[in-house]
Amino acid sequence: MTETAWIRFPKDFLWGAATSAYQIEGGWNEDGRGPSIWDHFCRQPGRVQTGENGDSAADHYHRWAEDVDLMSQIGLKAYRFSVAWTRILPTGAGAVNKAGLDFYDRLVDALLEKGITPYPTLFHYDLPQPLQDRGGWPNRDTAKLFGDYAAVIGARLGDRVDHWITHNEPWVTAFLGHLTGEHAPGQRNPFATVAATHHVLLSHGYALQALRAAAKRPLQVGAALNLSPSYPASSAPTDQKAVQFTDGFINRIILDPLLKGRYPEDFTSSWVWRWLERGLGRRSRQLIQADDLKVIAAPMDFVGVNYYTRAVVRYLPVVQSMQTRPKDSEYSQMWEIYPPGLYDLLTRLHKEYGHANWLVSENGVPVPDVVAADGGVHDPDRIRYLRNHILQVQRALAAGVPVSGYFVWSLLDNFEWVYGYGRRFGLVYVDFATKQRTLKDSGKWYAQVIRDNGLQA
Ligand code: IFM
Repeated sequence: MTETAWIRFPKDFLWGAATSAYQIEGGWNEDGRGPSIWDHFCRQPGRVQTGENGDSAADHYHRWAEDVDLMSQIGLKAYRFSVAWTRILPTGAGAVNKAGLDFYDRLVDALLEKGITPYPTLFHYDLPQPLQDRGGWPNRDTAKLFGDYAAVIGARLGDRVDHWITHNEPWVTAFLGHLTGEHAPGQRNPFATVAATHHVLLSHGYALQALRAAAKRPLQVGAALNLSPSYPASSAPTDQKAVQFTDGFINRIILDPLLKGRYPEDFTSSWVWRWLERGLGRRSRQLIQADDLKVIAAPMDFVGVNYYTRAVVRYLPVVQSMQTRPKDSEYSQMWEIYPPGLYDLLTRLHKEYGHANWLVSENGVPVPDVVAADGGVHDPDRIRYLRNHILQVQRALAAGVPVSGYFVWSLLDNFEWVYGYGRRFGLVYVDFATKQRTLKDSGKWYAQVIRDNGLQA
């Protein structure tokens, strides 16, 4: 009889789950919270496919204690959540809202009491609307104000919270918010995109300094980046060119400044960049000012990798690269499912950037879950997705990549931005009418993985 081999993870491997404020909290106008760009965006007809918004979301703002109990039931070692800037500083700057700080204070204490390590993220897309009214991320002042916000939250929680994430997916903030317009603030402006990219990265550097200074003790600070390995659609040399372009456009544009202290040449030599620099120069405000890249590239303690899918691309003149949809592959409600991409990505990152601590800060899949007649939520497709990706993390570890943890996106079903509530990513099912929670089969399965610190191959 052959025995199935056990795949075990390193002793202190960090098994976690992640969420974000706007996607789960609700309580959008309670206890002094100010409006964010997502509150505004969702109210513009046609922006969110279903016309929904995060006003009440999963009602985590009121049910956080129940949610911490669920995390404890799953056995999570770490929980990644985001802090709503608008709860802390309702207009983005100036007056601090004590009730907002108290909310995260209580949450952190409850997590610590259950032995769950908090991983707060300072920014997950929900910019205070008053800052948007002053130009948003394309305005350099926003970067400075983000540093001030980090100092406020760092001073309040920095005595107990050891691990911090400055930004979630800076590329998404800059590109989906300012180039494709799919996300708030819904702009379609290449110049705003380039300026937003630089200022979001700069704000990461300011926040890193501010957190460390405010806590007055060593902290572990990183950022969570959406990264996607690219593959050619064919063996044509031009498709290889498309791969290079896509990799620069999605990955290196963020990775290089953070980890190498410079923007990739293929980006800075583009017409948009040069035109923007000239335009800004005329107004005597350089986009990249002295020392900016030093601030951006200050060493991080870990680098978060959010992985969902890969990009398979074909060369097209002018646009350089066009994403294709490989036949005979498997697809979720949103993307191609390609677990080996996570291994390829982690090994490539380690080889090229050599950081000593990589963390899979998000990985997960939307499934059209329903509550079955027996009261359970049976989601074998999610279990298969998570299992196959966790196995790729193990492969990367075996190949020598220092990966310290894995966070499932997401703990709870939540508001999936432009798709509204129509994409369920949670380990926990949320009935959005009653806000009732049900632990899915995947949540029970993940609990077992955590207990075993591994799984059977
Ligand atoms: O829901 C999002 C999350 O806000 C950021 N990363 C990707 C997830 C799935 O689309």
